Amino acid sequence: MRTPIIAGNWKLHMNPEQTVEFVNAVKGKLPDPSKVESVIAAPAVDLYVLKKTAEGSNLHTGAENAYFEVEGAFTGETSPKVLNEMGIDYCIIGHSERRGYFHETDEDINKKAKALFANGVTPIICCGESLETREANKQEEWVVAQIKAALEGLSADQVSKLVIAYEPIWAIGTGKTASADQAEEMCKTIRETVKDLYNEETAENVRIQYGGSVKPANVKELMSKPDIDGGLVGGASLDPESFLALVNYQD
Ligand code: G2H
Repeated sequence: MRTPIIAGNWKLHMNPEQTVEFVNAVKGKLPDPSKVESVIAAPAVDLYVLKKTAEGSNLHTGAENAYFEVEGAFTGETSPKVLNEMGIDYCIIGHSERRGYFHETDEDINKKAKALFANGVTPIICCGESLETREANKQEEWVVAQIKAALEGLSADQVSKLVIAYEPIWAIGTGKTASADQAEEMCKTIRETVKDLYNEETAENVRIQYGGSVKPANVKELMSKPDIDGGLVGGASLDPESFLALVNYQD
């Protein structure tokens, strides 16, 4: 059985003081991680206090990006090795905002996935199509190609452990959620792709999140779908009460 995973993606929001306040507000009210895993992925500048404040609680931590090199003359980048040394559990890679604004390619994302695994950090790999691609009814081939490229060269064991987040770009921050059926359809396709590339066991193990305007009002319906194992949540993860409502969706 896959453990559901709800991850906040703070994007470019929150400073260290706000991070401490947030974690103190949610600590102690989070579900048992064997029932639902709660994760906050924060900007790099907040990670140290995020981890320190979360220590001893049920909150798992994540970065929003990392580089594929661990050290060297790469001004402005974040090292997967240092994330591991800090005890950061997850790292989001390939978010559509990084692909779009920062020109990240499928190849970069694949290199980052490998670097994260080599350094003991679990990747949350994002994929998803634009409105234009969906309107052309090419969303499946688009997402399948993204998944194949991102997973290239990873072992079945690694893929069993990672998280894939399906985020249709047209539903991000727009208030437009993909319907639970549309989200399920693509998450199922992603699982079938993993089965084709690896095997049934790997496909059964990999956790697949839906992301794009997930909020307390729609989380239950999304989570009721058989191939949706979690949510990657932007806007609705910034407020402690809203985050708690999301991670405690089973109550
Ligand atoms: C999609 C999501 C978080 P939001 O980017 O990854 O953001 O929930 O604000 O649509």
